[in-house]
Amino acid sequence: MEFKLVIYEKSERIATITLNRPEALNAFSKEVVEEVLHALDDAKNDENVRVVVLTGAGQKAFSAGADIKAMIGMNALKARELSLMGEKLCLALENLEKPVIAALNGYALGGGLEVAMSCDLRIASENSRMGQTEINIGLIPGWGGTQRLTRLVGRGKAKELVLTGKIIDAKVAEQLGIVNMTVPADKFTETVRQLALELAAKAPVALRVSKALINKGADISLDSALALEREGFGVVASTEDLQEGVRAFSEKRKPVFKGK
Ligand code: DAK
Repeated sequence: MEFKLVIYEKSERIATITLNRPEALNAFSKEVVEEVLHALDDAKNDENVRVVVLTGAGQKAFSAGADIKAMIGMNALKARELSLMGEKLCLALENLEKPVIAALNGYALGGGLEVAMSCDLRIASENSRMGQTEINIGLIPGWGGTQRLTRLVGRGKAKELVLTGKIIDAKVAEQLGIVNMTVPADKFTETVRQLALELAAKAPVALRVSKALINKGADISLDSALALEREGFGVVASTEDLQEGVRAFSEKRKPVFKGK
């Protein structure tokens, strides 16, 4: 596939997907979603890729959400298609067997925030701003926002954000737990890179199993989740990477993990 609305780059074991529609604040059209899904599929299958970064082009936005202009005259079938498309994208990010960092370089609104919340970690530039703003155009979050936001911040704050549609600053988002860290704009790119490199150096199987356990465990009973963790522990304990980690520790050197 030729990428037109997304820039897809790979280096240092990091795959970077940049939403590239800055003139529309990187709003998600059907075509943008298709290209991101295609890039994610490549990142999934490339064993040299250890971590994925999702970000937006330009200085102003990560993404201002679903393409509002494409909603004019939307009928039930089109709405269903839009819903499926967003769900597919969010689940692809959430279920990717590699860590995904959302690098929020500006507005993350509506579907933009929902997509960011489907990633594993969120780093925000201090000039970025977030909100579930759908209510302002007579809509509700439809790509999992009512659920993923509630899981991140609790019911009270989720209701405040979804019902008012207000836009908050990155610092407030950090205090609420929506973003993991806020970074000055001039240090943003390098901080994202350093975090991605840090994750890329970890043991891939341990990363994959940790991510899956945290995702799945949140929605089931503690007993069942602990049983899953036990099984996951067994899988990770049987990897060559564990032996490498243990050896490296004794030899006082950095481990070199192979994902085996
Ligand atoms: N879609 C399309 N174009 C957008 C856009 C969007 N979401 N957001 C901004 N743009 C376009 C603007 O129209 C403008 O284009 P031109 O008019 O110049 O051609 C350009 O980007 C620059 O935007 P502004 O001129 O408005 O820039 P400002 O700095 O003045 O304002 C802003 C920035 C972010 C405050 C403002 O653009 C804004 O409020 N944008 C809308 C943000 C928003 O409400 N996003 C939520 C979208 S609703 C569904 C499931 C999910 C969804 C829908 C359905 N189903 C299950 C059916 C998801 C919905 C959403 O995400």
